[in-house]
Amino acid sequence: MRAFSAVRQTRSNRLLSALSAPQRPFHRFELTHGRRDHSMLVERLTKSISPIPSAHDYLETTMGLTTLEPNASVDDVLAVIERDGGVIIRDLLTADQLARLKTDLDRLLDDLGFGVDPDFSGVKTRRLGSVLRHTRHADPVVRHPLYAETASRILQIPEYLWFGEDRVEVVPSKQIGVTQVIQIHPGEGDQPLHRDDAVWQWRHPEGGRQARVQIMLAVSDFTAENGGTLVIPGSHKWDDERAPKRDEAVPTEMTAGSALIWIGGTFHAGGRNASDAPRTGLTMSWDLGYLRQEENHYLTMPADVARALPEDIQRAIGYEASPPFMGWVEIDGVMRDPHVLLEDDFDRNLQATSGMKAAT
Ligand SMILES: O=C(O)CCC(=O)C(=O)O
Ligand SMILES: [Fe+2]
Repeated sequence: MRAFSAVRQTRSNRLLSALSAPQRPFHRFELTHGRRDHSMLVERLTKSISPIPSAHDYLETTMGLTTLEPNASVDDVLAVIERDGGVIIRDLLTADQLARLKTDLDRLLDDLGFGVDPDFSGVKTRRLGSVLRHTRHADPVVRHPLYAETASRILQIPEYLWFGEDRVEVVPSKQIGVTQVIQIHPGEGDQPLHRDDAVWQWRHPEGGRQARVQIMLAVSDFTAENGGTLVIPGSHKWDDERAPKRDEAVPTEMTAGSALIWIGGTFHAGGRNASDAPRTGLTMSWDLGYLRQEENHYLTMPADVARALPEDIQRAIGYEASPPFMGWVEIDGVMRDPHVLLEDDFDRNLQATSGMKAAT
């Protein structure tokens, strides 16, 4: 908090919030008794921003997942996400944008082996991380207004904090949390249904706000047969006592170039690929900007510097994953514990999932 301690703001001079968010889409935000209303964010959005669109506004509603046209508004996207926890946008990318992206991804995936994790990430699945390092043709996905603006509306909700006797509004930033190409090959089974905000061990509904807005772009067609992402519509409203069941999940069926947008609290999973061709998706997330270490040790102590530090300090500054999956780095197609970046040799049959054990 050092950087803020010298800043004195009044409510009329909202420098902090102006600094923290280039776009300020919160003019409809309402305070309850001078404090943020901690009810589910999306419930508030629905009340204050737009009613749920009527069924005829949609291109298609099948088996619980709704598909919107690419010219839908951000309000439409928000309303369906509020109701279902996720929404499909048809033709999010143009055919040209998709072709350029696919050319790059095909080349990168060719060099990659399968995963090593029979429990979650798969053993007939290729996973490539650091996508924004490898291709510029994924930029239109994270920047797409129906994705980026939806994410801002869900994530960049202000908090009200005291700095001395001044109460200031602070709008968090959003950051890209995960980028991964996931290519599920024939013979891969269903992944366990899970919530991706489990990386922070987020609680529901006590978490009080959404931490993640995620996207899965179909790079190839997604079908029920080839492992189109399984989603349990409405599960973002469940508490943490309710277990997800396979028969509650519906497959995401969408043509290449279309995308599923969903929030961190929605149960979902990669599906079994019973077809004879791989299913390729690009997933990325916009996450709450403050879910990170306060000081950015990775920039001041990148791997070549950190290598010289004692191991306990290496791990303490962040070269260690937190179970179940927080902070991995992709090496050779496997989500590894970041400490392996500092090791000369490491066990290539291990991925960063340690620390998960069944509750009794
Ligand atoms: O591949 C998919 O469809 C979803 C994968 C997924 O949810 C994950 O790996 O966290
Ligand atoms: Fe997931």
